[in-house]
Amino acid sequence: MYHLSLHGNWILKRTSTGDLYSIAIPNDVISALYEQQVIEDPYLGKNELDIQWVGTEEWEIEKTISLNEQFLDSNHITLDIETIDTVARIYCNEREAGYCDNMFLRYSFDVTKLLHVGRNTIKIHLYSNEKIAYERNATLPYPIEHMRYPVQSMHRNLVRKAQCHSGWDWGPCLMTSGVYGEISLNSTKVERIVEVQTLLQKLKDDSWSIGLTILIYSSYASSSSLSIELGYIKEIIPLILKKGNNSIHHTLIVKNVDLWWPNGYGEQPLYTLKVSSVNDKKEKKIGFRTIEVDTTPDIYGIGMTFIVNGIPIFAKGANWIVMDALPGRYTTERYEDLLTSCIKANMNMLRVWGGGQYETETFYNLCDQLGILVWQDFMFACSLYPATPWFLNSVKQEVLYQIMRLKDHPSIALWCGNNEDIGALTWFESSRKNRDRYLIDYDHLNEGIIGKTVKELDPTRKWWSSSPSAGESDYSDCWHDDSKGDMHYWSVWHEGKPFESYKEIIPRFCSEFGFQSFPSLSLLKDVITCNGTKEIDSADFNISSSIMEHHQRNDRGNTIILSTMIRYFHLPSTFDYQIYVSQIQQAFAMKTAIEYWRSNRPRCMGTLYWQLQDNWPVASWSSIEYGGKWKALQYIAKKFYQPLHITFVKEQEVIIIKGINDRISPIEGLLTIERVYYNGKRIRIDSSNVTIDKESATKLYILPSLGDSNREDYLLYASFKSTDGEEIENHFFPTYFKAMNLQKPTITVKLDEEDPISSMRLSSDVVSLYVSIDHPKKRIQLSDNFFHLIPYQEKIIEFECGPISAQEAKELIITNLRETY
Ligand code: BMA
Repeated sequence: MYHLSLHGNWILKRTSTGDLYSIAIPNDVISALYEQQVIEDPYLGKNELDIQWVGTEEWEIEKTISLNEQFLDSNHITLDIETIDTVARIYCNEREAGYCDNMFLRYSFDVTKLLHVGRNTIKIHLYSNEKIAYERNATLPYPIEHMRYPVQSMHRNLVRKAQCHSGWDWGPCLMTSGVYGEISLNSTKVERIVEVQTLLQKLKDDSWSIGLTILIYSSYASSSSLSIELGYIKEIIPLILKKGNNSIHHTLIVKNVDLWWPNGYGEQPLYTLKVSSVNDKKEKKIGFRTIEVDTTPDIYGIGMTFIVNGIPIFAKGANWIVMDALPGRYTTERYEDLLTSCIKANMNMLRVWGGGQYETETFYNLCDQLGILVWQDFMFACSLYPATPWFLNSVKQEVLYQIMRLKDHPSIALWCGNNEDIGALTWFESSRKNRDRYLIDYDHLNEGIIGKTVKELDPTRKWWSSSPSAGESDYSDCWHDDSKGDMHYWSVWHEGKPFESYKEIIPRFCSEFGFQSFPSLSLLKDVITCNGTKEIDSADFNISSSIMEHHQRNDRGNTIILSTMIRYFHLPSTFDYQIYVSQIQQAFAMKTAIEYWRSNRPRCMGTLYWQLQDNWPVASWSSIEYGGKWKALQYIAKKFYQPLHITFVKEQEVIIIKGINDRISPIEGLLTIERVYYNGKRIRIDSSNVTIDKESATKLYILPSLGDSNREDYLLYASFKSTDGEEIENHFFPTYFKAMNLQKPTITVKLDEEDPISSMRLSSDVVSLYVSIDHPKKRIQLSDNFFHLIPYQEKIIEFECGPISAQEAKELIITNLRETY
């Protein structure tokens, strides 16, 4: 077995002009051109518009390698390509080796006869995916529509490429191409272990059976042995191979394994499974857990509860889009950064959304290690799709490959057919007029290909036909009906309803709902000034400047942000404050929804807000901006997602304080309720010992009506201190922010050490709302931010990004709501 990685430098050619550049594979063409300063950074200014030509061109990448006799002494040499974007023809020494047209497939071409001793060239011709989409569209017998976006490339639904590359309502249109995963030559002299698959089943006596399927390619018939190891267990089985592909089955029984748990419920032990033959070996990490999705009908309709190892899990998390619009900019560190941000914010589930990509191994490995459950969509979104034989066949290969690749990850919790494609059946005039035809096409693809393959290959996980969906064979409206399945609740953002309307529904599981905000001023500065290369023009620092509008892809986005601001807040006096308040109102919207829905467990058993991150600098629904910096929402999510939480629920005129406990044991402690006047006065209403039941939302206290007078003068403050010393708090505002009689605070900041500084203490003379700490340049990460300070309370804030210097501490910008008007 010889393995030759083809990573590293390749020649990149623009075929129409013959211009030559270089590209370090894995990479994409746009990133390579940017690295060589052929184009400007597409994320800055409006550069994106100037480089649309790249996607309409054809590109060639070529590498020369030297091969020796030893490598070539084999009757089976393959060229293996993990991810290629997308339509491409491959040549070895100018002879065709293969053709690719699906970014979500792994390709393996037999190139044994195309190689020779000495110098060899491997060439990949990358066609224009954009042009191919147009060509395919021209041959369609009837229109197959897709959702349109402000900057976009048309007919993306006809090419199996990450759908959001063509533009989205938060994403740029960058129709790049390239080779992203591993690309290598593999020469098998004797045998090669191609794949190891497992099927884990819990047996009655708490032992587990591991059904193994091992795929081995052998150059000739032979007999030897195969060793299988897991922890202290080692089994040697006879191995009788025929020439070509072999599929070996074996079952291991293991006892006393430690169970894998989602974040917040326990540890994530992973076991290494080792399979070795005489000439090859493969390792894989597995985790033991059972997972079910309970959709039993109940008095409210049909619920949706993930049950892991017998424990019903309240799913807390967000939607994951692609990490970057340019695949060449993915790094392991960025995956780690984003996924640990999820853990810090007490999340236990992410939905890998269908308009992006099946994620990389790095992503799923981290989810396994961190305990993040993955709701896995198949990559179809907001579109109608063809049901022609070539398309169905390509999808069939894709689904087979992706399920086999991913199904051994304990993190994967469910397979879902697509994003919003049931809704798409009624979004376009053509499909409204002839819904039957499009519904049949939908069903062929979704149930006939994807669902059928899931059921055959992975009986251990739930098949969920679409998101949102009311359940199998139910095509009803899950944007407005909260009684069944998973819901996408967009009435607040897209339909302009007030935040209060989040409390008019109790979804069984809300897999999408969101509110937009602007990214931080420091990121916007980079975008507007093209990383400081352009003079600052104050006219650009205005929400309606053309550059700000370019970095907003939802038609009415900025209008909604601003009109909501004047609905609830005083209009902030400056651009900087508008940015800050946009983040606060977004966080407030999500807090309103999530606390209410969590307080209604078990009727609601999951909330995944839209969306975790951005793939370029943009105004969007994300809680983490491009580059990884937390917006207010991510900090506030850390609190509203904590496993033990208290919240205020207003029912008619009374206010109920509920304790939310996701843990599997009850907790006792002291609940204190106060009225805190904005001018600084604190009045205790009551204190009582309470018990918050396990896995519940428990009513702890009922406050009588507040009455109508002086509501603008105070907030309600509840704190809970458990007998173990765990402390949580929450605040309730009887009026909108703009009606509050907030006083101008004096905030005292004490730095805990001289230099460097790892923590600081803050206090305020009167109530200070949404106190934020930021640095104009450095990305700082804090233990808490956008918090409220009430008098006689000192907050200790730690620099989780590591200590900062005394000089940097001087530059910190501390903001609170009162100063914005
Ligand atoms: C949804 C998603 C995305 C979209 C978002 C915001 O429903 O599935 O397609 O970006 O809403 O409009």
